[in-house]
Amino acid sequence: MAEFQKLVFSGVQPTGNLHLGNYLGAIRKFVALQKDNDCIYCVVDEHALTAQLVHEDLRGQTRAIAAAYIASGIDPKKHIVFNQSAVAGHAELAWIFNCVARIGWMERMTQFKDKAGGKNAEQVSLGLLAYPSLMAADILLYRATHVPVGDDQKQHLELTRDIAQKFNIDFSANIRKEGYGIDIKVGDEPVHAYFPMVEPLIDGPAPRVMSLRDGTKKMSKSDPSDLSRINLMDDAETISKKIRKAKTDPDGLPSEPEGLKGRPEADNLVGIYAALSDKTKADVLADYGGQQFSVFKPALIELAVSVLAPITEEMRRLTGDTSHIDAILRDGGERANARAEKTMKEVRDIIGFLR
Ligand code: AQP
Repeated sequence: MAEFQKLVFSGVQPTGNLHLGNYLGAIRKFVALQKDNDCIYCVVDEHALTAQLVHEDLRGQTRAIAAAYIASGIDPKKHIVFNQSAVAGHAELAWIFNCVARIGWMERMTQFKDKAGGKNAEQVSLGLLAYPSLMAADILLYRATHVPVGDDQKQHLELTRDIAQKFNIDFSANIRKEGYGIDIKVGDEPVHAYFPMVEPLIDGPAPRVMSLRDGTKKMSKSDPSDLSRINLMDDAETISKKIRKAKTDPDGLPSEPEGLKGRPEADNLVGIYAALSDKTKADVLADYGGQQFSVFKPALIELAVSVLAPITEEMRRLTGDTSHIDAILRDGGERANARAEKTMKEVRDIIGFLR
């Protein structure tokens, strides 16, 4: 059996307020993975239109995400950093996947239900429903095999696998006839596949960073309360204020992770500490178990500032020179496009479009 060549792909939407959840759930993993892998990291600007069509400064937000990637340590020369709209194949493949996927698959997505919840169908864009189809296209356009994301994206990646599998099955005769695809195993089943079954990479002590105001809600760019999240552009004083004000319960820290069950706010702060210090929650509790939050919070503030301040400073420097960031994105876009065009030519052949 053959295997698809390992390739890492992921992206972040330029929708403002890049926060600690985006950093720990996604960007930090991007940095770690670049050491041993071929990686493509995208600023998914077309996704930014799904929830809100008109943006005051989409270009500025796009540059800010690219700056966050680079300031966090991604090397845009060795790997590819680009914005999605620079490569037409994303939208073209998404259209094909809209025809592969079923409406019911999209309607079952919890993120769609959360974002569309409470609105009537006249108020919700068709793009929001089809978001996972564009996400599948982003990944499969490069036939990527591994996708580092936060836990909130797990269901979308399962859908990406469903779309890949349905495409492979529906077009199996044409994939063979055109001489594309490889023989892989899906479970125990041998399959002749054009698209790989992507593997989500969702591990670590903080796969879903929660709001600082409510430990049952994920930290999110769109939360109206700025106190709910630590933004990557926050200064040390603001980070300190937000952690001091973070909701907790009256008990001190337990000595074992088991003791965090049913205490979402405590669990979240310990998870953030663990992720920022590259430790497990058990390690953190070995140091702080039995202590009050009045001791733990200042330690967390010191740690968060020491990790984030250099990134914030570098992001400010990079966003101050737009021509430099734009040149990086242009170069990345050209290299991404060359790879994407190869896939799109083959996909057009498989489907039977006349060229
Ligand atoms: N709270 C989180 N914890 C861990 N990972 C997270 N991610 C987002 N929030 C958390 C991960 O960040 C990556 C980029 O996310 P995105 O901006 O493309 O989309 P999102 O998941 O919709 O992010 P937000 O902050 O929640 O934005 P809004 O409020 O606009 O919906 C993804 O890998 C995501 O898992």
